[in-house]
Amino acid sequence: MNSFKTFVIASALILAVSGCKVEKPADTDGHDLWFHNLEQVSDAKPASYTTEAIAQNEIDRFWKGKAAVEIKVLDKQDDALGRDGYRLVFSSGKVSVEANTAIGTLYGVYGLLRLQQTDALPKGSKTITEVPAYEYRAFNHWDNLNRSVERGYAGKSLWNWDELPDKVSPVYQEYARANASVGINATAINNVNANAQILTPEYLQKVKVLADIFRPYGLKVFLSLNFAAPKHIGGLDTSDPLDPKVVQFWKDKTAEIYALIPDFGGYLVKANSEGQSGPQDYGRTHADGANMLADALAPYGGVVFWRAFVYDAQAEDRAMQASDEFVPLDGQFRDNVLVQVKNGPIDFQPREPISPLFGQAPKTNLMLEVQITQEYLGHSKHMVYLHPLWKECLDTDTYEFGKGSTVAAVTEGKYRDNKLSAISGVTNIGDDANWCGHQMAQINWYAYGRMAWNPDLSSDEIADEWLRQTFSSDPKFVKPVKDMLLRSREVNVSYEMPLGLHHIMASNAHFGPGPWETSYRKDWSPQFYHKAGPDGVGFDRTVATGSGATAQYNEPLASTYDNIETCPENLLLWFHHVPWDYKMKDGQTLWNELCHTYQKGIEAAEDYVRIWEKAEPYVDNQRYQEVRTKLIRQAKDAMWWRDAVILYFQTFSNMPIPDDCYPAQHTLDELQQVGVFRRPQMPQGGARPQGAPQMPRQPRPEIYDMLPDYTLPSMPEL
Ligand code: GCV
Repeated sequence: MNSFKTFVIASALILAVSGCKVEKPADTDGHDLWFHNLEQVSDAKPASYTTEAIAQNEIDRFWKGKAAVEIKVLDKQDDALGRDGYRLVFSSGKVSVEANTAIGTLYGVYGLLRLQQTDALPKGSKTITEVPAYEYRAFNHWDNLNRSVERGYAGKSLWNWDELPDKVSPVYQEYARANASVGINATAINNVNANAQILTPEYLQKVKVLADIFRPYGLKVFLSLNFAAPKHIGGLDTSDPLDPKVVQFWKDKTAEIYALIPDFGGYLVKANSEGQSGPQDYGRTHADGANMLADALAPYGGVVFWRAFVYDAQAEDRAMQASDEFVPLDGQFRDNVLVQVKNGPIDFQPREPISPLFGQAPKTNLMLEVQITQEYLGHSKHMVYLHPLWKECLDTDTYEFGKGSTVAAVTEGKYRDNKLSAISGVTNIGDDANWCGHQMAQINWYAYGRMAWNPDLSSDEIADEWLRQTFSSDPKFVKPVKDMLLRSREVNVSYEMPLGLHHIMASNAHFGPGPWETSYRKDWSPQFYHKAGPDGVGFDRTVATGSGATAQYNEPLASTYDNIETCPENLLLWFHHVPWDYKMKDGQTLWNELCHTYQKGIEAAEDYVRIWEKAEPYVDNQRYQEVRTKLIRQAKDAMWWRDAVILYFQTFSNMPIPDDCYPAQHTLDELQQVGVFRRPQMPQGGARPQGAPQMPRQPRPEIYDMLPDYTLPSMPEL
């Protein structure tokens, strides 16, 4: 009998003997997100499709308290609340939801319902004031017009372009409501690798329909634009940002958009990055390009999110390029431009140091970009709660304006006169019934919104809120499952890329290990990043002997990272090339430390299965089974990562896997044959060789059936 069956029978027996019965919740596909436990007390319909009516209707349907709720847009503006903030005033027999604007009251209503759902309503009189930290709390969809989603693992794009503008899916409104409930107020609906078609009159009519649906929920639409649109759809022979014809094209296009969508948010731009066109094609700078668009948007109050994700194949160290290109432009961007910077200097790896640019551009409106979709963290196959990763970045001190100038403080605009501020997250949403592919990945959507509203919230607080609203408030469920979520990012780092290793995943799909892989672009090759050889492993970014990237940080970060003795061990191989027999702080060799860290990651992933099995009585069967199946696969993938990386590195270290670690279940040779989509081996160099095939960016769905099978040593019967 397997352990699962044993457990179910044992639980039933225990419950029968103790006489206490936990009622099994009804099955759900998870589509109702964190509204799951919101009990409907009336089926009232909103009087109209306005923010005011929606706010009242949410209270009519879901408020269970005895106190009457009054929703009030203040006659006299309260500067402390700004545009989106709200106040909940609890007094005897009454709760007043107050704000300067209708959208502020809607946020207040969702805040009130959240307190109800998490058993956190104050007992006596009390005033709670909530003001968001960032003005723009944005989503970035990497959704293509053919409904594929770049790095999306939850089905197709939500936006059904073929059916729009005539047919409107109810999902659009559900999406807007979910976003408003956590404070997300901006959404760039198309991929940053943008198709200029989105700007044609035909598509703008479709976009208008979405914008009309989102508006009452306070959600502004942004469009990612293709910088070469003047050539692609404007009939011009150039897209040079200083050419008057191009300037006029963007002015006209912007006017056309605002005529349809008066509250349009603005443009998101990926320029001169990964083959996208940009101002540098014409010898102009990022500032020239961004400012030209900013000028077109300024009369309407629109803004530009201009991405700093740039790198080119020839550079010695990709991690340095955003700073190399953007620091010289500091002070040159218009007031309505925000430069959007990924949390780390490479690309959403399980752990990176912060991007040094956060500490180097004091006169630029910088905004943080995080990734909610788990491109490098196991896709929607693995349970990883990402808030600890984002929070680590937000809380890191850049020291730019002295101690305490954390990434949060810098991006919130605490040191700027211009208070424009924003944050963005690349979504993990698709048309899967449960929106995110993995039931537990919904927490990352929720957490992103809560963090964008309040970066001071802890990972623990957010996980607690989400679990109670989405599953159960029973402490016997919340405590163990929350602990598991809180550990999950560190566990993912341990079994994928510990001690500062990065970019050693299988190329293209970015799922599974590929430390042996090379690409025709050196900066897409895992070997370029780990540099494993007989002398050791890791990327030397020190000033004396390496790329000098450590010098891009302010002191004391620069010298802390530069010195192998003081560099945090969780970033050791990011900054240093380290001999295999190097003595770590706990006295082990680097090799043994690596083996033991992978081992801990595997054991923790195996533990998830046991913890989840204990949570079974509190979870409906459908979600329980879905999550359990994925957790088993995750533990097997952890072993796959370990085998692949350690066996490959062993060819250089020639050191044994310690006896207290699991033995490998597959040989290196077998693992190198694994069918995760692999690029053909090509000569190293800067550009795609002539005739080399253009590889599809999406993993083929069947790759998941081709993974190596594993037995979990602590649960051999699974
Ligand atoms: C949208 C990484 C991803 C790309 C993505 C790019 C970006 O390179 O692999 O799919 O493209 O980041 O952020 O622009």
